[in-house]
Amino acid sequence: KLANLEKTTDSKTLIQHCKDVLNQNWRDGFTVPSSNLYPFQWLWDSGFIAMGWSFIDMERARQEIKTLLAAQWSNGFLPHIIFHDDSAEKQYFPGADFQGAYTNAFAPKHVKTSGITQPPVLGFVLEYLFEKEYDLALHKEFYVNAIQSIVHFHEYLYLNRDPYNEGLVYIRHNWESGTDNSAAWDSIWKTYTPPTYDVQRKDTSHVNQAQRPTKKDYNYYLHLIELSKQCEYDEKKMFEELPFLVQDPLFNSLLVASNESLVRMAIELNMPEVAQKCSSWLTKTSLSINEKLYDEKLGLYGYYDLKNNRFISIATSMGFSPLFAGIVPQERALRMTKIIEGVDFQGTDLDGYLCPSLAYTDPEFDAKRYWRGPVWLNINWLLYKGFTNYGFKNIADKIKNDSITLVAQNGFYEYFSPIPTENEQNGFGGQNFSWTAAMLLDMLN
Ligand code: 2M8
Repeated sequence: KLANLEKTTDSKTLIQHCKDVLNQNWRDGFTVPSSNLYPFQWLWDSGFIAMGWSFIDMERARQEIKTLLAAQWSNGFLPHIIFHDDSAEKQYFPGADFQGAYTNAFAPKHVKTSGITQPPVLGFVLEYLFEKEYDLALHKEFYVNAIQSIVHFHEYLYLNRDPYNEGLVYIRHNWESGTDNSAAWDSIWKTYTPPTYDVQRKDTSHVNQAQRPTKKDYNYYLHLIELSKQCEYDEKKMFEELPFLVQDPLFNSLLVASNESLVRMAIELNMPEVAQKCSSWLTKTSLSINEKLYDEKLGLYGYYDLKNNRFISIATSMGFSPLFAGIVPQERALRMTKIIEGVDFQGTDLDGYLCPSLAYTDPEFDAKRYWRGPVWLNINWLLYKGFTNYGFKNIADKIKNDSITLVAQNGFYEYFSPIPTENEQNGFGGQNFSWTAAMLLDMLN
C-alpha cells in the first residue's frame, strides 16, 4: 500500500506514470479517454484531461480546449463526441453515422460530431488553466475566445433546456449525464419498452461484459438516439418526443461552478457583460438546485424526472456534487458529512474506499458495473475539492488518499471497486485511462 511505502519516491513514480498515460493517449491536438475503448475526443473527459496537461505542457492543455471548441455547433451546442477521423464506424459503436447528427444545420462541416452533450465542465476547467498561466498577456486571446464559446454553450443550455424558466437545465439522453448506466434512470426505463437492437457492440470486445451496461440497457440508449435522429436533432421536437428528460444534480452543479469561474475570469479580463450574464444564471440555478433537487429524506441531492413529473430519490456520489459548486447551506453540508462517513458510502465495516457511485445499501449496488457502484476518479476529484472548500479536511483527505491508493495498487483504470480486497485486482473498465491520470496529477501535486 502506498501509505506503507516511502512516500516521495512512490509519488514521483506515480506522477511519471500519470504523464506517460497522457502522453500515450495524446493524438494530433487532443487526447483520447482510453485508446481502444474510446478512440475519439469526449467533451467532459477533455476538460479533466486539460487540467492534467497543465502539469506537463500548458500548450497541450490549451490545445485540448481549442480542438473541443472548434467543433462547437453554430447554435452554441457542444457535442459529447468529436469523431476526428472517418474510422468511427469501425472503431466505436455507435459511431457518427448511427448517431446521425452531423447533417443538422447547426453542426460543423469540417468534422463529424454526436448530437448529445455532456456535463458543462469547461468554465471551471478554463479557470484552472487561467490561474496557472505563466504569461496571461501572451495568451489573452485564447482565454477571451474560449470564454465567449463557453458562454455561448451555456446560453444554448438555458435557451433550449429550461422550458419552464426554472434555471435548471435538462439532459435528454442518459449519456449526457456522463454517468451512463446510473441506477437513477431505472424508474424511467420502467415507463416504456424500447425495440431490441441487433447490433455489434464494440465496448464488450475490449472490456468484460459484466463491467459494462447490459444489452437491455443499450436498447434504451440506442432508442433515444434513434428518436433524436427522427426529430432531426431539433430541440423543440426532441422536448416533445423524447421519453427521457431529466434535471440532473451533477450537470446543474457543474453549470453553476462553471458560471462562477466565468464571472471571475470575465471580471479580470474586463468583460462586464459576460460577468453580469453568468452571475444572474448562477444565482438562479443555485436557488433551484437547493429548492427542487434537495432530497430531505436522504440528505443528498437527487434528480427530477421532467417527463413523468416526479422526483427521483436515490443515494449516489453525484448527490454530493453541489458541494463542488459551493452552494450547499452549512447545515445540509454537515449532514452530508455524516452520510459519506456512514454505511451507505463506506459499507457495514466502514472500511470502503470513497466514493462509490451508488450507495451500498441500494439494492441495485454492483461494485464492478460501471456507474452502479464503482469509484470514479473524476467524481472523487470534484468531491475532494467540495469537502475541502467546506473545511471538512478529514473527509477530503480520505477521498484523496483512497484515490491515490486505488491507482497505486491497481493501475490507471477507468473505475475501481470500492470494496477492499486482499490481493485481488480492483480496477475495471478501460486501462491507461486519461482522466484517472489527470485527476491524480492534481491530487499528487
Ligand atoms: C462513457 O460513456 C461512453 C458514451 O459517451 C460509452 O460508454 O461509450 C462514460 O463513462 C462517459 O462519462 C465518458 O465520458 C465516456 C468516455 O470516457 O465513457
